[in-house]
Amino acid sequence: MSLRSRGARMGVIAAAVTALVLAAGCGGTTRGSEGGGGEPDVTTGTANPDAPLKEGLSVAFLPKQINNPYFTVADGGGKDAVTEFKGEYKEVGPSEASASSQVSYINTLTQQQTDVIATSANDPNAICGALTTARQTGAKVVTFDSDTKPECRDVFISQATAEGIADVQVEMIAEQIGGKGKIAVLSATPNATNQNEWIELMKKELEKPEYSDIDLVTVAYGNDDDQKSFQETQGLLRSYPDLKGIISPTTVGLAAAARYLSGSQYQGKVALTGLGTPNQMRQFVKDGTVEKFALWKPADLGYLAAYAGAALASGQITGEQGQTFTAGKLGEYTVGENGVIVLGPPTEFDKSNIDEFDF
Ligand code: RAM
Repeated sequence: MSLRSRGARMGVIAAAVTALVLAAGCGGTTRGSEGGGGEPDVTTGTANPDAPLKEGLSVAFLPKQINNPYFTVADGGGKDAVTEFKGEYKEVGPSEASASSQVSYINTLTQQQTDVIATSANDPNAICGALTTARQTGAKVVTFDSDTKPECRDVFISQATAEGIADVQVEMIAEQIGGKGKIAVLSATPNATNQNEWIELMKKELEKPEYSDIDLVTVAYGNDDDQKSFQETQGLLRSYPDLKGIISPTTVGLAAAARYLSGSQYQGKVALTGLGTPNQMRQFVKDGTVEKFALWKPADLGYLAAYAGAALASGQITGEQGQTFTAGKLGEYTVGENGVIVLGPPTEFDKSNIDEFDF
């Protein structure tokens, strides 16, 4: 169990959860704000980088959806970290990545007095009220993979810079279609913070003169659902028979689109790239459906999220820019602007290196 005083938290939690129900749908407080709304301040004083990591912290991972291999690996990295710092790990979450499907899980975690909630947000706003209540009652909130609005969490663990992720995908598709032709994006859910940020940045990147012959014709949404992503791919090719390439910045979408293409007349003719896990994509790289795609190490992302949560809960950091902490085997990290901590650059996978990876 946590070292935090449980008794003191109980009353606050009951009041705060009630307040949440009354204020359902409202935004959260701003960390370090004047507290104009009369809500308790969720800032936790000054950081002490030398504070020891607490043992016994309860750490819960709440992914966008639980049946997605990407999150199984990411959360598994979180579990490894929690085991290292002798905490209690658990994973909870919805089976569908819809906007508000995470709210009830957060409320339960709050009632259970969870010390650290690490979550990948399906929507930047929908879980803000619930997360703010969790923080007001003493939990530390780490977003990873897909952020909420910054004021709704303590820190965000970004897999790489959003620009880096967008640019590598544009570069890969441009290379694969010879710099010319119609392309489409097959995304996850329409509300996902990470997907939408990357798509906007890809559009911006495509405005560069070197990409002037590439035309992004549409964005389709497979909702991080395998079947829907498969059908959306089929739909894209029906609507745009002269499509030259597809970018799918989601592991679910990329694998489903590859499966569709590999069994169709478009295999090897329509380029496909994006973000995928090597284990899901291996066969499609080997059969020539996909030349190259990218990703970071999801296990490291979860591992870093867990250590950031422990550093927050132990008072080593409060989430302010410039603070540093050590994330076990990954070494030292610094909190950047807006409480963002960047894991590192993404890796590109193709025939030459895919067998070196097993995740
Ligand atoms: C899917 C999810 C996740 C994203 C990866 C690349 O698993 O949409 O949020 O980061 O793909």
